[in-house]
Amino acid sequence: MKIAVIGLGYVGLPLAMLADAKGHEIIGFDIVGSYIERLRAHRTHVDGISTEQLAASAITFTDQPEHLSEADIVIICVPTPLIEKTQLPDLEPVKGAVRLVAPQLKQGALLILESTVNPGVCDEVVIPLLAEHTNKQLGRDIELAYCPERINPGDPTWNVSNINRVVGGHTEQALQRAIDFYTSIIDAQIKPMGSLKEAEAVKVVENSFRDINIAFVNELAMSFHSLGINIENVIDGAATKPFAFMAHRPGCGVGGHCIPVDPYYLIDYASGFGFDHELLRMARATNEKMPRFTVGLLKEALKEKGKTLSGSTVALLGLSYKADIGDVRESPALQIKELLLDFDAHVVTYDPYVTDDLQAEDLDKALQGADAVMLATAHGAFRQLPAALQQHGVDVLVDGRNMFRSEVEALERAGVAYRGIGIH
Ligand code: SAJ
Repeated sequence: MKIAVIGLGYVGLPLAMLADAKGHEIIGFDIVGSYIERLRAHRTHVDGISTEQLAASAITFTDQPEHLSEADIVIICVPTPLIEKTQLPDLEPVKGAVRLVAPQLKQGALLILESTVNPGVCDEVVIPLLAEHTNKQLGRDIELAYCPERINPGDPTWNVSNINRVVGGHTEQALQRAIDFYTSIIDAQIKPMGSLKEAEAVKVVENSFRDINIAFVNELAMSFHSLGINIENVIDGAATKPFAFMAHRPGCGVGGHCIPVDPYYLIDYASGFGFDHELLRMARATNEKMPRFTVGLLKEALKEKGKTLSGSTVALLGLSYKADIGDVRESPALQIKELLLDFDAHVVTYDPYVTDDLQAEDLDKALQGADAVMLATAHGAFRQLPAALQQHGVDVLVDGRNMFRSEVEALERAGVAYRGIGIH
């Protein structure tokens, strides 16, 4: 079939590439013309997609909305961020995409939304916009389905071709057509849901589940820090239970554009109906406390060496929110940096995955003259940090991802004041 994918980021581009590889005729659309030019030159910022792969694809890249009128299926994969300085969902990218696509939808076209939204967005935002921007009758001339994206950036095992999906349809026919399409490109379960709202709710629930579980171990980490119990060892112990336990790990914070964002979609939507998601709010509050807690550990460790944060030089290692990728959205490392600066520390940052000319160009340069290291991301590239600390005589390490939990004794024998999250 002729498929148009709207929004060619880390969700849309892999989807377009997969559908192309499976024999569909693909139109790749993005509103950023310069990005379309780069894609035509087989270049992209999306991790995991090579120039060779792009050159081998038959995707037609365009920023001309008229080209969408040829598509049998149009899939919207645009971001749904939070509105700056609030925790409210910003649906403008989705609304903009629907307004742009609606007049182009040909007779019989199916529109699928993949962006993460709160339950009710299809019914209360998308459908009214369609009615406003096309004379075609939804359910008769055009159809609507919702299939939440489930990308896990940097995951070597799970990707768009093998992750199970759930689908909701405005009508039975929309549901079936969407299931047929995803079944044609994905080798995994495609589960029909009872409505658009149910499918929207699945995504927000699965990510809120993760946020709550991370908050649980983060709270335990703060408590066990005072109790002198090693939370990582306790989680390892609990994880020997073959059922009814799912290990999550404490850390200096929860970043990314999914986990810290999606719960607010549900909190905000439900509050409109008079329901207060206290548990979701508490989980968010706990996870948002972790950067400050982690900086507190650095103050404690520096004090052991007779130093204070103000006036100390801190090498902040890792800016991205997750190991071995370069995405800094909602990254706790950025909050930690701000806190360190507020305490008048001199901060030198280094992240091999983040191109930022304000930072040190390599690990050695970052450690030179540092009084302490604050590790905020467990990049594999930091594996040799203990040796580098010795080399540069840095004797304070706060390990925000418990990356060196099995080397604490060796580090302390070498005279390093070490703090992890709930392990020391
Ligand atoms: N984190 C912890 N402790 C944990 C797990 C994660 O502190 O036990 C932190 C990470 O350091 C990171 C943040 O939480 O800062 C988010 O981590 P993540 O592994 O959930 O990474 P994401 O944001 O890439 O989450 C994606 C999500 N995928 C989609 O939303 C489509 C999420 O649903 C997946 O559960 C997650 O991948 C995954 O399973 O890895």
